[in-house]
Amino acid sequence: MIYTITLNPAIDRLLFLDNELTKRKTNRASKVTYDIGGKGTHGSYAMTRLGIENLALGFAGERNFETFEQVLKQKEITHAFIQIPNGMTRESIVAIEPDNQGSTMLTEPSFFVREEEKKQLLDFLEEQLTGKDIVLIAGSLPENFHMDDLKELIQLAKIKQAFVACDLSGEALHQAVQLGVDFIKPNEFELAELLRAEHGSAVEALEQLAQKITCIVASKGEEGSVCYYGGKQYQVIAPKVKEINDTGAGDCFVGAFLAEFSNCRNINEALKTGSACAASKVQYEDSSYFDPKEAKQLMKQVKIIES
Ligand code: TA6
Repeated sequence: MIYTITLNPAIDRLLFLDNELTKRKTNRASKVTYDIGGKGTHGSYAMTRLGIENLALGFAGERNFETFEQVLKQKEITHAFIQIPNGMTRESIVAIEPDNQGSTMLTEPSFFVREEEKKQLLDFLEEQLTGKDIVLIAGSLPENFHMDDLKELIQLAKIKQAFVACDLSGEALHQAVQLGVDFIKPNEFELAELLRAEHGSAVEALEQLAQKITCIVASKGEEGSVCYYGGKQYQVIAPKVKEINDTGAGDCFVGAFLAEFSNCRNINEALKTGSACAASKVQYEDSSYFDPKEAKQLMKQVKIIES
């Protein structure tokens, strides 16, 4: 089983603007749609689309839980979110400019997580997790969920000998690296920062980091990504596609990569699947949809240079 944990999910409200986003001006939208938000839920969506059984976990606000659950149902995501009493799941507003000029995201503050709900999540994992499972912890942390709480969550997953994947940033990413997990997806700036925290030359620093993390995928946006796994480096060149909205592309990559990796443990196939699904995703206007059949074709265009 793959469990995705979204500690701070969102409901994405996508505003399709008539013109380029301009400050100090009324920016009018001609269309508004909603999508699931939060990086772990996007991972679950990708796994579901690829037919890989998974369960979306995390916290969600009680006050708009029905709306949140409606979007999950539309995306056919199986979930067991823990409701935060009197909490609201935040909205991420994604302003999308016409003619592929890009998108801008504004995200609301999160709900406040009490100790009771933190314990509920840990108890569930204590009960359910096995060494055959993959756990993806992805996205930002909500208010009152501290580094110690993240440490306890990661340590529990490690004790259960699950494969622990973390799509985290900032201090949370550093915490995951310090604890040693199986998968991280820093962007190239975050990777450079992680390497600076190691000692010696760039190669030595990478070797030290690779000793703590089984699989590192450094995303380079539309250029693709570079992966360090099993003592080898894999340069992944993404297919060239027409970008409509890149929101959620990284999350789609992670979900599709883990879906394939859980199936075959073949790094080449997993990287190709992640890259092709992300390439399919950016061609669509919402923040999660991609076409698995189209991705299958796009896989033929993914180039991987092993060294
Ligand atoms: O990566 C896309 C996305 O998951 C959006 O759906 C939006 O909800 C945002 O990122 C949430 O990111 P955060 O890092 O705050 O969890």
